[in-house]
Amino acid sequence: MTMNEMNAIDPQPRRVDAESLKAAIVDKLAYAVGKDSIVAEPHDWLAATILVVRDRAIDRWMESTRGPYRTGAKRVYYLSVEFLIGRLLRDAMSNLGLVEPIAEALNSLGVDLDAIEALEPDAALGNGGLGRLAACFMESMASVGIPAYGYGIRYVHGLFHQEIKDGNQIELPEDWLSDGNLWEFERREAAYDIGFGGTVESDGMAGDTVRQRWQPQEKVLAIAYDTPIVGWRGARVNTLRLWSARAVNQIHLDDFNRGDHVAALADLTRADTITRVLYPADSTVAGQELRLRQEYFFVSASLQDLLRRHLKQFGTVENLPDKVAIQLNDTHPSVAVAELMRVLVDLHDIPWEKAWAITRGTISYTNHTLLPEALESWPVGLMERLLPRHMQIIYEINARLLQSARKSLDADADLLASLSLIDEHHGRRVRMGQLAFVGSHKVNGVSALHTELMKETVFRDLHRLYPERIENKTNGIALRRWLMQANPGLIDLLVEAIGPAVLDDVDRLVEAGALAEDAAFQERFAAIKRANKMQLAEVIRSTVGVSVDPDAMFDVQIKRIHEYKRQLLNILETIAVYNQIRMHPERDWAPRVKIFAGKAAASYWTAKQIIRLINDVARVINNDPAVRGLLKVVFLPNYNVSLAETIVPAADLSEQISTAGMEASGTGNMKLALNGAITIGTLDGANVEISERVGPDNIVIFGLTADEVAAQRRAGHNPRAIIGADDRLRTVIEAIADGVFSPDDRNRYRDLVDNLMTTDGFLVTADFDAYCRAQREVDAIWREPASWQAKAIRNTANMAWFSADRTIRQYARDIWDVPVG
Ligand code: NBX
Ligand code: IMP
Repeated sequence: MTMNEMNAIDPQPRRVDAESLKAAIVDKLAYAVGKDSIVAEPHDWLAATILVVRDRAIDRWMESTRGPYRTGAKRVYYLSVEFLIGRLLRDAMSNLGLVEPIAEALNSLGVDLDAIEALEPDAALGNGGLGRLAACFMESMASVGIPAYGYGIRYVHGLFHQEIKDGNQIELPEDWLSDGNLWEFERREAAYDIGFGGTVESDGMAGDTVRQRWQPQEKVLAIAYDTPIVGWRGARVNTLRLWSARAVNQIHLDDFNRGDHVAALADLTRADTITRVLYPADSTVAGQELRLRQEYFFVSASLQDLLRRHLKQFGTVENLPDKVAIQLNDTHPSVAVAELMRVLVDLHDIPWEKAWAITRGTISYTNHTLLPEALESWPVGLMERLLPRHMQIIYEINARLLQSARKSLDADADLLASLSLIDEHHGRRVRMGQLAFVGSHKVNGVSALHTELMKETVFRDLHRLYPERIENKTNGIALRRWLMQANPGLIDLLVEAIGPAVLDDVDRLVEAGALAEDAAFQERFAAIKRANKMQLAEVIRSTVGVSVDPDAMFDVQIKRIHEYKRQLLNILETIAVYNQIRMHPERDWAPRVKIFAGKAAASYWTAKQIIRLINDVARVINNDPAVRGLLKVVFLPNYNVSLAETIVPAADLSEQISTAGMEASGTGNMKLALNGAITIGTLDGANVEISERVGPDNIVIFGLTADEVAAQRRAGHNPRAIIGADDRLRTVIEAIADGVFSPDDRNRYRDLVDNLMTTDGFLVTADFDAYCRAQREVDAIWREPASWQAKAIRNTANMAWFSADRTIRQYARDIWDVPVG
């Protein structure tokens, strides 16, 4: 008898009223945490509360997991090396409708919910946008009722903890698991062998293909850890399954007894290394073998796991595309194409053509960047050594790809070289984006502009060969986290103004647009923003010791520090304003606080210099009495999801100023606009669509377009000429070069300045003037509070389209072919 035929024996679902929750918390405190309420510390209360909420999630979790076994529904598997989940307690409570009763229960126990919530570690298993998108998608897939699994890596150390010392970024290890993780369940039954290295031997025929048998030289175990992901109203609870590596042999006792402790533990160390750290690179590929090991490790474990589940239920791999959709979140999991082919051909005896149809029918791929340095490729030699069978398969895929290109495009050698999965120009490398592309039935970009650029640039030739394959799926964000949880004051106001139906149907947000000019509504909207700014001001005071005026404009740029995101443009303009304030103290300056936060990859020297410059400029401006507090600059350390949740609701102005064509989408732009910040931005990524949705009067767009950027680059960008012709810009750059902001080391920014004057690869100087003018436009709007508030309200009212639920519905319909609720 299979479990399908058995009736599950279910526990009694847990009660959710405040009185029962109080009893449950006291119970957990004693029996699971082992603490007496008299001596319980805040972290003990947090543990008890998490366990109580977790129980209530589990009631829905088992039911949700069983569903597809009963109905035969298709499952979606989202493969990502990053899940930037942040804290989970508020998310789970909010989606289960438990915030109020839990707060009440804790209150009656003399415990403050907000205080203990802040103790939960922020799970930072990601670098930035791509990782946070994966987390938002997990929440949305549960909310719209898709049976979905997230598969990733359980890094012991997530993205580093950033400290700022003397203006410099210092990276400290992040340690989210040090006090245990109450959300996860270790699954001993889901443990798989993962092979590396070794040899390949032929092993008979499978149809017209020689079947090969890979004999790995090395094996490690992948162990699953499951975290429940609760959808809105708890209707569905999905699983985030993260893999941890463990040595097959934890210890070699003979070595140990001989006294060679290092050799005795060598396997343990090697396995442990695979899942120990997240690579802190967001746009350059860490070229290390370890990264490839991580990728193959989690891909192989995930495929084994999903195939086990599939075979248990259906007994055949032939219907895989009907029952399974695998989404590759960027190229990091793209070895899945070769791995699935290997499993089908070598282990299931499926002929090549059929295996290829199954693979392509099942897999699809999302591209998140066009930056050449971020396009992943692996040296052929490394692939051959680590994954010899996969390399053979990639050659075979490539041979067939080039064959069909010769036929249908009549391709010449240049075209073939450009299409090839093997890059012959940089010492023979496997292009993982190309591999993902050819192994997928759909390939998507993450904003309309980015998708068009994909067709014209990196995938131009593949797009010609397969013109139906590329589609756009503009990113979205989990509105529940980024509005309802992050900004409770605003959601309460919106519910009061337009009714509670908005909680279940976010499209109703547009109704708030009708109130944009309503003075009373404006006043309340502004009051909520001010309260959020007061909270942020307190965070600023307590973390960096700068006091800021909540009535000044909070001008916010929060994101990874990267040259293409152009924090440098922002700080140059800040210096220009500083100069102006000193030169014209009599003018009516609109007070501003420039708020920066973000991490730079540890190896990215220029980005770290930019952090240092921001901090140097902050010190000078904040301490100059001539500024009279009209301008403040703040760099908040250790940007993460939790800090974003504090900054986003408090922002007045959202800086989205990347060099056009370089930001694939952006999602911070969506979070800020949703919370009523006005965007100052270039026509890049999703800014284009935000502008279309909120209307051109409610956003400040400036600068070169993507086409103009390309044209300027072709024509030869000449920063020196631009600087020479602009006194203001020249003065700013000279001040930096002369050490005005680094009197202790006047040469500190010489390279940065040289680079700006000679190359300026991100066209900072080209957009400087337009940016300054746009900022003065912003000042003018700010001086008319009613006008500002109306625009802010229209931003909130028109952002619902950027809900990740909308994005997920589009993936479900156009890529995965799964129904949604
Ligand atoms: O993905 C980001 C893009 O830069 C954003 O524009 C976009 O909104 C977001 C979600 O689609 N990309 C990103 O975060 N990339 C990485 O983090 C990354 C990490 C490792 C790597 C390459 C890129 N090797
Ligand atoms: P997996 O899908 O095999 O990883 O099992 C995870 C969960 O799915 C189990 O704890 C059950 O809740 C559910 N499940 C597994 N097998 C069956 C089945 O045959 N029928 C119904 N539910 C199942």
